[in-house]
Amino acid sequence: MFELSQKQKLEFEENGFLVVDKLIDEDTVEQLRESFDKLFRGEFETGITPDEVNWQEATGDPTRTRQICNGWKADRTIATVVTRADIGKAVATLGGWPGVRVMIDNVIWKPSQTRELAYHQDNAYLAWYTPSELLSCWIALDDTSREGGTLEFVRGSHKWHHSKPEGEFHAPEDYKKYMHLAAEREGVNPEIVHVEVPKGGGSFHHGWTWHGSGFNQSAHPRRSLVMHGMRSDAEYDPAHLSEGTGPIYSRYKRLGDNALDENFFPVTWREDGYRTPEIQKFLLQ
Ligand SMILES: O=C(O)CCC(=O)C(=O)O
Repeated sequence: MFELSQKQKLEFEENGFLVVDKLIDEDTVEQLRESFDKLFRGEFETGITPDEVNWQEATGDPTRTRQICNGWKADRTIATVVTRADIGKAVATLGGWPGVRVMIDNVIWKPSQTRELAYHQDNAYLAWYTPSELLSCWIALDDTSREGGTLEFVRGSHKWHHSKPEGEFHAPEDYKKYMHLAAEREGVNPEIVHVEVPKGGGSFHHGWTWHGSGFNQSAHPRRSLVMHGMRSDAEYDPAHLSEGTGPIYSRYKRLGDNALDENFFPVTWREDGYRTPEIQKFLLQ
């Protein structure tokens, strides 16, 4: 069980991120690594294809970082971690939210000698729901290092102006370009912090914090699982469904209302004790 301290909450508010040494145990790391192998081979345990499959063994560009979004729908080991109530509670607490839903997960695998992921602000892609806020828990499945292309944050950048989505996310020419332009507009010299943690550790970040990751120059893979949480009381915003990642996730919009259906955006923790009951049924099938 992960629990936040008061000091960690203050650190998060100040920096826009929080680095932690331990989120999951060694057995879970091993199980998740096996699930990563299966997902990128196209083996989907539940029969459901994840929402975004950007890399597969037979067809994926070997120079690129591999990514799948919403692996939890395909794989129950991934789902068990992504829907953990203690992680949901930590995300809600850091956001000052009444509760948390899973907005999306990221299954990320950056093998040795593979390419960067561009710096961005997550919230810039989320106008399709309101309040369009995200707060994320990034979990490392390998010991991480600067030379191994670990996640990087710009300290305090959650307080910068909000930028629009720009450029390529996968393998861009200059992965820091848009962050540097934003820093210039802000009139600050960005202070970059690399998340260097043992496997099983990780970080939390605010939806407006600038972050990205560099080339993996090490001899080792860098795998991570990310739970991106939205507020439990968020709803679709019908005026902006086609913006950012809306074209993918507005597919789950119901005909008659703007509610986010819990079957696709499950509530993993809420302050009144509620948790989407179908989660347990799904995990035990
Ligand atoms: O793991 C990475 O390199 C990038 C992750 C990311 O963009 C995120 O967690 O929001």
